[in-house]
Amino acid sequence: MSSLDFEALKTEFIQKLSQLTKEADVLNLKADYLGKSGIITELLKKMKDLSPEDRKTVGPKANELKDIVNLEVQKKIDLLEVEAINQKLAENRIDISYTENLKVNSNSHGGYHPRTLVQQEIEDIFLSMGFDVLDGPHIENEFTNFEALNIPGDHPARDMQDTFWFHDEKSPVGKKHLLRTHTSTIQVRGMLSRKPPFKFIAPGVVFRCERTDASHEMVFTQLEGMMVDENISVSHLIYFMKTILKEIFKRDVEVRLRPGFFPFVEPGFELDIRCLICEGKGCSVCKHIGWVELLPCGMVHPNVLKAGGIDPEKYNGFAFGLGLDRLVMMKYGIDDIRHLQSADLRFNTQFKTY
Ligand code: FA5
Repeated sequence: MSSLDFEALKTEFIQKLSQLTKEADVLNLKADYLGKSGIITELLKKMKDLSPEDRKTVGPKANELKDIVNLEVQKKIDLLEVEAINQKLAENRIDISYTENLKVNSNSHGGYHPRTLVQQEIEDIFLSMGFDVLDGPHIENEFTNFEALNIPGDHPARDMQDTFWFHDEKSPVGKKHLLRTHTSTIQVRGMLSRKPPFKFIAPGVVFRCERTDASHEMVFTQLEGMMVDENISVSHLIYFMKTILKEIFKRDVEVRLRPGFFPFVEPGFELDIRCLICEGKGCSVCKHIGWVELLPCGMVHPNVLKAGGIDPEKYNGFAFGLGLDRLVMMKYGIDDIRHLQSADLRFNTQFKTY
């Protein structure tokens, strides 16, 4: 058993392997070398008959060859798989320039999701009043989601929104990452990216680790609004809230304003709408109280303005966080929020088509 035997064995194996084109043949070749009575297995069996000196040199070489066979076999199988996929892709290629492939059933139309319809309507209303429409990331840090909004680490208000945290290392600025629990994060990003006076809205998806029911989802949409200027008052806030509801419902709807606590506004309000699913009689959407929490709002807290780089002595403002999905439910009489995420075409196609 000289070292030459191993080199020759290796060359022979590589040469045989290179000729194979089927995975089954590759596995058979592997068995010829490493199977129960394969060439390398037999060599290893004979090790016990060698002198201790020969064992020292032959053992590592035999094991090295075993590793090479295993590695080369795996590489060959991977290669054959890639080649098979490429061949399939080449065979199934669709020529999209060929018009036959583009023919669709002219009776079947797509439809806008009802949330898209309402969101577009609200964006148009606010754009016509000079608001910008902003967007922000779904993955946030705790500064933007909480601290800048006057919710420090030990504040009990953090428990108001069950948060999906990432198990990551702290970010370079020492903050943990999370899925944003509300669109109020865009208040912070909006303030930091512009100088007052300004006004903007920001629709978007938010995430909360909550049990779902007819009016609660874990992934739902809100629409944030913020206006900062000199001498903004609660009457500005009420004007804009009324405008949204009037334009969306095109009729009078019953609402009530009551005090509400949010650390980022002072004073804060809850604006509820009389449940339009049951006309206030009580149902699973309004939890049998006849009212649905829809549009919390308030005057921006001075600490929030400061965190956004704005002088609270000079400027003030209002902010609101509309529950967009709930508004959609009220507008279209949808009795369970979970229909909105269902992707069920029987539901989606009931709304405006293209
Ligand atoms: C907030 O998220 C605040 N950021 C809103 C805010 C902004 C207040 C600016 C003041 C100033 P709240 O957690 O109440 O607040 O959520 C706002 C709205 O989102 C609720 O009124 C409700 O309409 C909707 N909402 C809340 N949780 C859910 C849920 N799990 N599923 C569907 N809609 C929800």
